[in-house]
Amino acid sequence: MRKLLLAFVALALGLAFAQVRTWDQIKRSGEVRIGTEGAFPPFNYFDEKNQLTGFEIDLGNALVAKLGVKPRWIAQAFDTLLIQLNQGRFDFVIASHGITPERAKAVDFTNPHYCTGGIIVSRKGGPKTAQDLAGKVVGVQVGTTYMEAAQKLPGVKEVRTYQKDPDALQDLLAGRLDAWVTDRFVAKEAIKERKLEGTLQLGELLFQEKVAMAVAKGNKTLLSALNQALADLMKDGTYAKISQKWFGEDVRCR
Ligand code: LYS
Repeated sequence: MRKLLLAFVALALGLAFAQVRTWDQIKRSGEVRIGTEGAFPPFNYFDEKNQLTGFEIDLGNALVAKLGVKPRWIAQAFDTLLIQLNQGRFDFVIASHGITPERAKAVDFTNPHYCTGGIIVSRKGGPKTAQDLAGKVVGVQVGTTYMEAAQKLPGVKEVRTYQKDPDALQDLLAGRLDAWVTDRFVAKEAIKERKLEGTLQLGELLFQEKVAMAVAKGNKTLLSALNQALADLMKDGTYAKISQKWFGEDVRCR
């Protein structure tokens, strides 16, 4: 019993402290663990062959190649990523997190790796502006900046939350939602990919945001290694190439 208890305490301490690693420790191990979601096309998602892919996967791979280590990708539910990051489950997270004051209290953000905004999506003839959303049912992914924005809109009848962003799209198509608030590139891609040009429409941009990678609070050495590698990729043309491939445009912040 006593042994079991000791083992448990060791395990708990291990989980609590052991794994937040400095850049030096990561470099020595030769492998960096990257947390992402895998359900946010075209940024990070599993393709038809069940391979993790997307803009952020290409960018993450290019970053760690620049840093001279190997990536180990770990996909987890979006609303658990920053908590697991601080517990040392991953070394950094690249999962389209908008920089918000609240998140910045819990983790440290790199320089932004793209700029974007939250947009209203509805069926043709449906709500297009923040005002139109009064009295409407709006779907958003839980724990996102879209949820925060939707909850602040005056007069909205109900903000319905979903574990994954594509689940909200499903409900919009099924007529259970009046509108979906998501990333503008995600919305564009979903409409194109699923050939929904005749069914859905894009409305107003509700807010803009800077999106960045995150490291555990206080992990300064890893933060500066990532910032340096990102700056290098932005300078040497790699970033532009990856961005063109996924969006047909350069999505860096200007
Ligand atoms: N950019 C949004 C946010 O910061 C969405 C993140 C990804 C959601 N799958 O909350």
